[in-house]
Amino acid sequence: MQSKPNILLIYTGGTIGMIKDFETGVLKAFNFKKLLQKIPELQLLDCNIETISFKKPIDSSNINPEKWIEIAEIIEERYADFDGFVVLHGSDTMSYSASALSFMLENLNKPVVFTGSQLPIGDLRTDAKENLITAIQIASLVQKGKSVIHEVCLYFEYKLYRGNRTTKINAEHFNAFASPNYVHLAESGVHLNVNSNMILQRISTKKLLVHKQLDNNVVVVKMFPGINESVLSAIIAIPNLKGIILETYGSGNAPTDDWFVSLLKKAIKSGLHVVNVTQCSGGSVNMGQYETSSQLKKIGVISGKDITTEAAVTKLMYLLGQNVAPSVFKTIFETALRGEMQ
Ligand code: ASN
Repeated sequence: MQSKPNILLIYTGGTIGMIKDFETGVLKAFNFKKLLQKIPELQLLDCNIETISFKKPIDSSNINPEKWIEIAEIIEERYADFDGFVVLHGSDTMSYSASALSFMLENLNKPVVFTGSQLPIGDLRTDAKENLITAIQIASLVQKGKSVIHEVCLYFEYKLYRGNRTTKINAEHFNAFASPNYVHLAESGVHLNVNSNMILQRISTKKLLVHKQLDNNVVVVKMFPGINESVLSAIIAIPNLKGIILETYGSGNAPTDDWFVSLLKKAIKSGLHVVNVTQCSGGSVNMGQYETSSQLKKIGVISGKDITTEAAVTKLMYLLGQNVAPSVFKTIFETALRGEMQ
């Protein structure tokens, strides 16, 4: 008889484990042990669950690269002992964290499923139980002795997504996430249906590599009509700045004003990496399709193609941390490393 899968539940914080401060009415993170007592159903699952918690659980607005490293190290240290990992995380920045972890964990051969909830687990109408229970079931899926999913995913409101393809779209609805440019990997209904041809295929039997160098000397600039030269030049002049994610219009378009193009051209010449992502929620950058993007292509702007801003920022931090040579940086950024772009 096959033994039950071992799942490690990593609690970082988020609404799922919060309670209302009775004096102020504000939601605050609370003790993980109490959280588990709220879900006796966990005992019924067909897997062994062990838990580990951040010393001080956080609202995910307080997540940062150091805490991503903490999550990565928990997985690294216990990688051999567990068949799957479920990360309980606040929904606000969950897409950033899932994206970051996807780059940090190279040669991943086991599932890492991020989940959380919109209402605390103690709330009568909570969405936390379904999200948590199904996320654990997904992390436990095994076929012929091997895990079915081996990538960093995000499970929320009946759908499993590739983590680095997601974005938080709603602060009110239980259906809080979307993956606009990549179909979901699985759907939970009466049955748990896995979209087998959309999941990352097992890439290698190589050892897990955990990358812990992330360089956050980056900035996101969202284009808007009226952005002016002094604003953009001040941003470009930020000391130590190494990369800009430029959120452009439509399929990667931006003004053709001389000051704009020459500022970017000078910045790129001096070694700054400029990545073009669209501020549309779906679709792809295609520099050269319009006159308003062909200049960007000419001066060496990197195409983010159909990447999300969340994945673009974390990919930039990851590649900068890897000290990728300037001559190949653009080519590597434009290559799908973890299924994050087409
Ligand atoms: N503020 C919370 C967080 O991201 C929101 C949530 O989890 N639904 O930690």
